[in-house]
Amino acid sequence: MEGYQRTVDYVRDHIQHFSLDNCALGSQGYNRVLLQLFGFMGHGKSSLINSCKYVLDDGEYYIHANALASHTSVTFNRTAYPLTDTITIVDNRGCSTFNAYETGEIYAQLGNFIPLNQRVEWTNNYEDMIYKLEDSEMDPNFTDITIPVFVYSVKKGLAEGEKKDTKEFIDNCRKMTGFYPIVVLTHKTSGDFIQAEKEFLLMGVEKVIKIENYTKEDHGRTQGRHKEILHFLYSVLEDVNFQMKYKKIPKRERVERKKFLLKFLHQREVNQKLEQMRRNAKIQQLPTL
Ligand SMILES: Nc1nc2c(ncn2[C@@H]2O[C@H](COP(=O)(O)OP(=O)(O)OP(=O)(O)O)[C@@H](O)[C@H]2O)c(=O)[nH]1
Ligand SMILES: [Mg+2]
Repeated sequence: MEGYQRTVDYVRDHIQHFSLDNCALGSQGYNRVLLQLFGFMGHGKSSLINSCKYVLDDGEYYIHANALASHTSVTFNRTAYPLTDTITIVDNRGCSTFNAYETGEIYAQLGNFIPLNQRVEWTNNYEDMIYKLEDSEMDPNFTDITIPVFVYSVKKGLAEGEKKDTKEFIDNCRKMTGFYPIVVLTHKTSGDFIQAEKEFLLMGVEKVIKIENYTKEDHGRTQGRHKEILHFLYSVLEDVNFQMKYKKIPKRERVERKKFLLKFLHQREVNQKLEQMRRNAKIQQLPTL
C-alpha cells in the first residue's frame, strides 16, 4: 500500500508539474495541451472530466461538468476546464453518429479553428463553415497542442455499419492534430472491454485506456480507479513528449489542416447536392464522389 501510494503521488506530481518548456526542444511556441473530448451522447465525457478533477485535486468529489443519465444530449456547450497550469480538458457535445454533418464541426474544433466555450451547432451549411474558418484568421491559434480523446462506453458494442465511419473519423483526427486519438473506454465493468479494445486497435488506434468513471452516485475512492485516471493523463503526456522531440512548424501545420478541412467541406457539399438532385429527379445512376 505504501509503495502504491508513493506511485500514485509520484504520477500525480509528474502530471501537475508537466511543462512544455521541459520538452526536448523546449515549448516550440506552444503553451497549452488541450485534451479535446468527443464521442457519442451519454458515453461519459463529462464524467471523465469530473473524474480527472477529483483524482488530480485529491479533495472531495465535485461536479464540474454536468453529467446525467439521459436519452438526449446533456452537454451542448464546448467548455474548457483547466486541469493544471499546462493541461486543459474540453467537454463537447455528444455526436449521434459519425456522419459528415457532425464530424465537420469536430474537425474544425480539432484544428483549433473554432474558439472554446461556445455552443456547438452542427451545420451542413457550406457558407457558414467557410465564414467560420475565415473568422478564425482574425485571431489564429498557434499555441495549443490538441490531443483528440475518443470516449466510448463498452456497454454498447460498435455495430458493423458504424465501424467504417469510425475508422475514417479516427484517421481524420490524426490529420487534424498530428495525434491518433486516445480511446477511453468507460463503463468497463458493464461490457466486453477486451473486445472493444481489440476493435479500436484494429482501426489503428495506439492507446486504449479502460476506466470506470467516478460518478455522482458512486465516487468512493479506489486504488484501481485512481490509477486508471492517472494512467490516462500520463499516457497523453507521453505522447506529447514524443511528438515534441521533433521540430514543429505550427504555422505550416495550420495551413495543411485548413486545406484538409476545405477539401472535406467542399466534398461534403458536392455529395449533398448530388443527393438532393437524385431525390428531386429520382435519378439513381449519378455517381457518388
Ligand atoms: N457506471 C458508470 N456510469 C458512468 C460512467 N461514465 C458515465 N456514467 C454515467 O452515465 C451517464 C452519462 O454520463 P455523462 O458523463 O453525462 O456522458 P456525456 O458523454 O457527457 O453525455 P452528453 O453530454 O449527453 O453527450 C451519467 O449518469 C453518468 O453518471 C462509467 O464509467 N461507469
Ligand atoms: Mg456531457
